[in-house]
Amino acid sequence: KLRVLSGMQPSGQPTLGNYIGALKNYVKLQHTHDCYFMVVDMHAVTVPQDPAALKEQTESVTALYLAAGLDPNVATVFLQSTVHEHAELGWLMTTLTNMGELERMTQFKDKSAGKDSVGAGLFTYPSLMVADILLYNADLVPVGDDQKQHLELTRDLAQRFNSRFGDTFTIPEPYIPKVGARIMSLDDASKKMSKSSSNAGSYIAMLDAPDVIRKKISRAVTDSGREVKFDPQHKPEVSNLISIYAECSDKSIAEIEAQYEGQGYGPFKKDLAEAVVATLEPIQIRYNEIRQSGELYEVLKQGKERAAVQADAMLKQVKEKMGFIIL
Ligand code: AQP
Repeated sequence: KLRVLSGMQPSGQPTLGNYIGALKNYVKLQHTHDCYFMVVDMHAVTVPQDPAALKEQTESVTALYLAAGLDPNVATVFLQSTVHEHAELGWLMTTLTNMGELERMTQFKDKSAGKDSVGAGLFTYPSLMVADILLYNADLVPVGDDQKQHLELTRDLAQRFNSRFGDTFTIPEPYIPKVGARIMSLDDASKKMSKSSSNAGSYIAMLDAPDVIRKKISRAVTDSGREVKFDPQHKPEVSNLISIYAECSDKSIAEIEAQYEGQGYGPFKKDLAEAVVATLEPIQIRYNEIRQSGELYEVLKQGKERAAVQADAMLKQVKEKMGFIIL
């Protein structure tokens, strides 16, 4: 079985973008692949986090993983911070990363733009992500489009390590969905939908109540035309809504275009809202059951133990190859 690894940051309320671009694919891959899914809490602290909020968000993301359909007896579900090898290999990978490589990262540029003070961790974030992936010798990494550049760096560093110190790491491949890899903001189709946005109207949170979802979709920006047509260049807002619709139903983009031909945006938006509600409501019901059951910490402990076995063996091998003394 090919090995899959991915993760989500507990940096806010996961959005429909996180679901469509990543989580939905985690669930699909778990039965055919050897899967490791983390909540990357150490990445979340690359921007300031309130301690109580971090804890709540970490529990919430874990519960959403399970509510969306991840089975912790099939996939290994764990917290990045509980397997200390991530931090150790992260440091070693930082020493192999060039400043120029990190300076080119668009996520760093976006997240640091206009800020007076930017943490060094935000800059070295990609090196830790490299370690997350290489520590498990992952073959495939399901991510949205925004993580593609970090994955290219991971491949470069795996190759760099292998050629300097001898064959060690598998070169991972990104697994990026064809539709829905980049869900855009509801208020500005030039920006991706993001859970850390300060404008709650720009995203649909996976835990938004049905009426909130309906309201946000009815207010979503469109153009002044009335054609429901998929044309990302000329109609980015409507195209984004069509992608969401296709991902939340079993309709293709062409079927959606045909269904709303000549009807304007009203009926389209109404049905889209119902498709999103139908996708998220069952997840929300399971989420509430899971939060009440108190099972999360047990799941995370079991996941930590399984992950640590792999991580420990890999880190030892890496340290040995680099010339560290292993006692
Ligand atoms: N808008 C998006 N469309 C499709 N996929 C997306 N992903 C994120 N936004 C979209 C994918 O979700 C996974 C988890 O993301 P993350 O938690 O690592 O954080 P991120 O990529 O930085 O996404 P956010 O939601 O914008 O978080 P913040 O605001 O904290 O930075 C990844 O696979 C990502 O590609």
